[in-house]
Amino acid sequence: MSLQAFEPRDDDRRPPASELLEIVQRGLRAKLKQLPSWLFYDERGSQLFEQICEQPEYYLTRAEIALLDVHAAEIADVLGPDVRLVEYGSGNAIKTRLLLEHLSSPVSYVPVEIASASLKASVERMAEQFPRLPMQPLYADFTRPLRLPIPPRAPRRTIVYFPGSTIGNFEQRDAIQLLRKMRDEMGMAGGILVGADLKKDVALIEAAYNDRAGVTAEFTLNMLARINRELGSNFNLDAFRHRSHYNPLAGRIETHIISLCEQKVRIGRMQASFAEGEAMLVEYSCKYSPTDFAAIAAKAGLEVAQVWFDPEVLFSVQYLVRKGPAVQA
Ligand code: AVJ
Repeated sequence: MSLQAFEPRDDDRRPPASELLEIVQRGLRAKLKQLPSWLFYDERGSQLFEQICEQPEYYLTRAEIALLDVHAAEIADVLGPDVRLVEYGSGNAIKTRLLLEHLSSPVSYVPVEIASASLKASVERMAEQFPRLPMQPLYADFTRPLRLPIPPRAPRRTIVYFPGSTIGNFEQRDAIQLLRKMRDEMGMAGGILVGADLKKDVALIEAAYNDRAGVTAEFTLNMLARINRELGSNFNLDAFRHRSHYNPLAGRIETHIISLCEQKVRIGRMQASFAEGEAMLVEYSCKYSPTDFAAIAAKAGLEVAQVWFDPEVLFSVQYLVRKGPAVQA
């Protein structure tokens, strides 16, 4: 079997507890308090995210799967034979399977993931479904430069696959930087396949981040529970609440954790003071029109070769390639 020995390479690890402490303290010392959204995804947070995907209001996952149901064969056609598929993150078994099923003689599958348990689980699952496909899991933080493993044979092109609208978590400037990094990693003949949620009716977007069952609120507050667990801090989860609003000027959902009263919280040796009503930023989920996305792609030296939509036109999958040389005027 082509499963390479599962030896996590420790190129770029997520921070150990001491760095976690520093990151949290820095975020809470700032005038506008802020914590990074990747802090959501401990084991409990990843479970809760999967539950979010099943909520009736959260259309993103269903729309992207519907898109692939309709268009995966055509996407695979556009990518061509002998592709090396590098996936940023690895928690997308259904989507990746829909794509891989249609690819013609793929060279290898390279999931890039920092949560070693998820990486291992997804490789095992994929190896079962695609027993002849070489798997080259890379244990790394995909926001950092990657050293891709040497492929088992020469690929015709390297495709960086970034589904799920995870790019929406990055501010425009950071999204452009990340696309630039993908462009470096895909090489000259490569391409990027990225899922991007579309701008649409604001009520529909806001409902997706404020499900009636309260799963998203629990997901958001789990960040505080995680900090309590891992750093021994004393956030009282009943004294904070989740708030997600669409900011139409910025074109994004902004999720905050709101302090319900004046209170102090201990994080290591530090004490953070919260005013009543004070908001701490924990996530952006940026929404793009096709024109918006073409503009950030261009700023990263890329052009949109093709875009696909789901039947309800809620979500897009964008195929980006290197921008041709500027034509002289
Ligand atoms: C996994 C980043 C795509 O922003 O829609 C879902 C995360 N946050 N509900 C998103 C999330 C709240 C999700 N992404």
